[in-house]
Amino acid sequence: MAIEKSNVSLRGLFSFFTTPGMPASKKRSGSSGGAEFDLKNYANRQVAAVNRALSGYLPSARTKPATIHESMRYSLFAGGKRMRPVLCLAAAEACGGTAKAAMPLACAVECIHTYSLIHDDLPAMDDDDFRRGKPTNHKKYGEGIAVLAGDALLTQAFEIAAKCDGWRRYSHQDVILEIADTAGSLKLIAGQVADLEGEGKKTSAQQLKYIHERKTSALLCCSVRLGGMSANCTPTQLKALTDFGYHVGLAFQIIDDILDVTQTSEKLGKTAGKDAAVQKATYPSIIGMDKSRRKAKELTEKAFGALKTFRGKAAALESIASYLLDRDC
Ligand code: GRG
Repeated sequence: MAIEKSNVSLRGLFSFFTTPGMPASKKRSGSSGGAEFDLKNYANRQVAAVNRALSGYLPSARTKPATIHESMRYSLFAGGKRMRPVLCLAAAEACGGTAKAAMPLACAVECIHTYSLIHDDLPAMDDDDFRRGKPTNHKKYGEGIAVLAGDALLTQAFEIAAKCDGWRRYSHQDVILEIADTAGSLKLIAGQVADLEGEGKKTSAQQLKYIHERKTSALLCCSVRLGGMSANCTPTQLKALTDFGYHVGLAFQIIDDILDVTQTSEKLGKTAGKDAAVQKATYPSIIGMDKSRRKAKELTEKAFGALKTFRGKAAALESIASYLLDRDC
């Protein structure tokens, strides 16, 4: 599919992992023992593999009813960074697992993520016109189809997970519950509800943290946990991944809030300045820009700390966390 490939490469491959200022190999002290890690090469390889796998899991765009499959693929292959699936694969690797065993779960989390973006962009939610550098799903296909495309992607995630071969230490029930818990009314949905109900009201730093933990950190945390589970990780490793995902997730959202102020819509692939325009509470608006940057750095340091237990095997996770802190889109 020529369109899918070209859109993915535009943001997914070139923008994210080859951003100017990010050297191909970056040294950070931590679990990798200071060894150089070629993130650019690693990410390009993993993103390409994730895209191939995702395309294989989804019905073709011509499968009837074609509109829904075309619309699911439109958003899924619009050029997302694929951060969650790449984190899932990297977590599996840190636990001595394989990309083959982790890939279905990596694809499942990307389906959940894309569903949440489609629904979040709807007029009843954030009402956004652009996402991943293209018109949002409802702008292209109408609200009805966009709602259904989101529903179908959410369902697709569970189908992919249910079809997996299975793992020695974790049952299908463990994995399905992990995904359901994250996508359900206590996490992703809870974050969105708090976000909706907070509109136009004064939000405290504590409430904002509650929203970030659920809207953003939960799915990142789930991504690395699923990667670990696919590798039959030990309880200690699972705890370390949970800690890592939680802190990277919070740091990611703070940087996202900063970029909303400092970057252009073109660079971000979505409407920049939206948070201020709708007076949304963000870390920069509550604690200021400098403190927000410091907070994101602090959280990333905590994430690095969680990786110590992997003794040099978590170079990819460490490098991604480091990149996410320094990213400019
Ligand atoms: C269930 C409707 C619904 C919402 C749940 C996840 C969520 C809450 C809403 C999605 C919108 C949003 C702003 C989420 C916060 C996390 C975040 C910054 C997402 C953007 O992730 P990127 O930058 O996006 O990884 P790409 O497009 O690169 O995949």
